[in-house]
Order: sequence, then structure tokens, then C-alpha cells
Amino acid sequence: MKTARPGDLVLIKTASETLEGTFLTRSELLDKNILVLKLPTGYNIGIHRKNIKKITTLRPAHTPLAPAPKAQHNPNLPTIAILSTGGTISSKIDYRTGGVHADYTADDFCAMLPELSLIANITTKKVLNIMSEDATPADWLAIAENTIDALRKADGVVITHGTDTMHYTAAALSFLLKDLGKPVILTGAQRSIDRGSSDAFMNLLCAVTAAAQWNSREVAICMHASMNDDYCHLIRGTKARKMHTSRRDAFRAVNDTPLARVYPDGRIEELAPAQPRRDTTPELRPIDKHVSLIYAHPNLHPQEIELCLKQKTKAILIAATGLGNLPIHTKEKILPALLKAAKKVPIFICAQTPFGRVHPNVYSTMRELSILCGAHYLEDMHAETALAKLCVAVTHKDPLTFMRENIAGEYTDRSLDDHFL
Ligand code: DAS
Repeated sequence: MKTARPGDLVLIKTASETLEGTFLTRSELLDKNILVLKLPTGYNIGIHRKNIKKITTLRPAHTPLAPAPKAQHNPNLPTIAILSTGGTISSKIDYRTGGVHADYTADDFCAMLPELSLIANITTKKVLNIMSEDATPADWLAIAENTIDALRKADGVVITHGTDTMHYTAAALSFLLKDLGKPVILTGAQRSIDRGSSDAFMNLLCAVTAAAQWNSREVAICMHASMNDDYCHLIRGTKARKMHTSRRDAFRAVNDTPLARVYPDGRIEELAPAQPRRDTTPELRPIDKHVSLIYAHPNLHPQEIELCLKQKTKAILIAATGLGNLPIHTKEKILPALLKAAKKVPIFICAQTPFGRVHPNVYSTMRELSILCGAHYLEDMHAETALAKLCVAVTHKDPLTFMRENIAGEYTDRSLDDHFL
């Protein structure tokens, strides 16, 4: 029986129906007798060879266009470095499994979005090629090192990144990049760039605009501000958090407000004062992954705390309930385990409700924790930022002083009403 080439527009006649669609590469994990067709609706359908009477090619697969020539350097435009690390924004459908895997690089983004060259001269580098759920403190360090390298020549940096842990990386870069003088903007996508509904294009356009024109020396996340393609928000790297698994506007400012709106037409509307650009060369602070994060919960066992010490942790961060509480009055005897741990490593408390701030002296529980265990309360710094900061703090001879310092806007003086979702 005649077959077709991937990308051909075909008509497949079976005993019961005739289907038109695009012939797809067969998924390696599927039975080799199953042919896959992408219907005009966008859905894929598998058809067994034995049911096919005839295949007619209506239009052969188009040969891919040659990539657009690299834009000429424009001395009147700033230079922006795009560093790609993977994630959905870099993803393509992987027909072996039907899932998505990271493949596109910063060079591909420039080829797909030539209008970027109207905003800035673009340099590109593929730093990593991972889904961000796999990003570790070692990857944060690699991204920070490449960012410092890029900033020697560029006027700003855009880092394309998976969305799952983008806020961890944004917070980590805020602490790793000492004396930053230019904007470092992280962006990503909730829908892969090879889909018509992708949010990637507007996110990328706004992120490059911000890196080129925003008068700031901060690390920020640039993602959709709403479900529509109207504008993106710039959210401070230490106050950003992914708050929804799939919405385009999944990222919100936690205990803060967005710093600016960036429109796809190039406009930037400042919403809050940012630290202005300055002529400094950033230095790299060291990092150490030996930090533990525990969530307080009704079934907390002392072994969870003891395990941290076995893992050679240098500090324990506890995402506590409410204003900073732990179940230390249950029969599970958490307090003795905490007291034992507190003799070896510092204990820090943040809130597991991302919004609001912890207080060490409201309930007797917290007094026991802050007085008996010497636990340090981290005000309105949310858990993900606190974890990233602790990984840097433990490389200092006095981690507590570093944790107390307001390095990159991770602490705000007061929790205002408009700071909540
Ligand atoms: N797996 C997710 C990640 O890499 C995909 C994404 O949303 O970018 O974070």
C-alpha cells in the first residue's frame, strides 16, 4: 500500500470513512502498523494499516524555508543577550512519545521572531536544555555565570526558562549576582512555541523590550499579565511565584505589586520604583545545595527533621502554617527533634501561605520555637525565595546576617491590601 511522507497533506480512505489531514511521523513507542494523522481540528488520530484502503497525497510536505538571514548590527540599538535553558518555550512535540521535549534554542527564537531585531541587536547562547523541574542549584550557578559573561558586552539579558521553577531561578539569580547594573529578565511559556495558541511570542517580545529599555538593574520575570495577549507584567525576581499550573497569567507578585507593564508594541509603563541601571560589573556569589526545606503539616514526623541532619544540611527552612506555627504539641514529639537540630544548624521559618508574613510572638507555639529553638522568622519572604537565599547564605560565615539583610527586595516593610492576588 502506498504510504506518505511526514508533513504531506493526505486523504486516507478506510472501509467506513475518508479522512483528510497531515501525515505525521509515527511515534516510536506506537505499534509500527499505526499511522498517525493530524486532523484539521488539531487533534491526532491513529489508523491501523489493515483498515486503510487507499492513501492519496493532496499536497506534498513543504520544504522548510531557509532560516531568515541574521539581522545586520544596528549601532543605534542596544545589544541584548538571549540565553536559552529549555522548558516549554523551547519545546517541540516529540512524536516518539507524543509529549513535548526541549529543543528550540535562542537562535531559533530569533529566526521565528525577526521583529526582535527591530528592538535590539540580539546575541544568543544555549546554556542548558532541560525542563525546569530538573533545574538544581548547580544550574542556577551555571545560568548566573553565563549571565555575568553576557553582561560584559550586552545592555541586558533575557533568560528563556521553564515555568515550573522559574521563580526559584529568578530568586537565586537575585542573590547570586552581586552588584548587578543592568536588567536580567526571565521568561517562558505555558504553551509550546510550535502551537498557534503559544504565549511564547508575546512573552519573548516583551522580555527583550524590558531588557533593552527598562531602567532597572534587577532580576525580574516577564510573563502574561492576563489570559489575553494585551501586556506582560515585570515581577521582581524575589517576589514572583507561579500560582497556576497552566494559565498564561500564572505568575503573580507575592506580597508585592508588579514593577511594570510591558506592551508588545514596545511601551513600558512603570508601576513601582525599580533600582535604576548603574555602571557596575556584577560579581558571582557562591552557592551551596546543602539546605533543607520542610513543609509543616498535620502528619509531620520527627524523622523528617532528623533526615535533614543525616543529609548534612547546613540550615533548615520550615514553611510553617498560619503566622508561623508547627505541630509541636502533638504526640509526634517534633520539638525534641527541632531542639536537637537547632544545636547543629540554624532554623528559619517562613509562611506556607505565600501571601502575608510570619510573626514570632503571636502564639505561644512561636515563642517556644523562637526562644527554645532560636528559630529565625523571615517576615514576608515566601518559601521558594527563602530556599534560594539560604543556599547562598550558608556559604557566608554568618548566614543569619545575610538572611536578615534585604538584598534584592525580598522583604517589604508592610503587607498592603493590593499585595494579595
Ligand atoms: N516542564 C515545564 C518546565 O520546564 C514546562 C514549562 O512550563 O516550561 O518548567
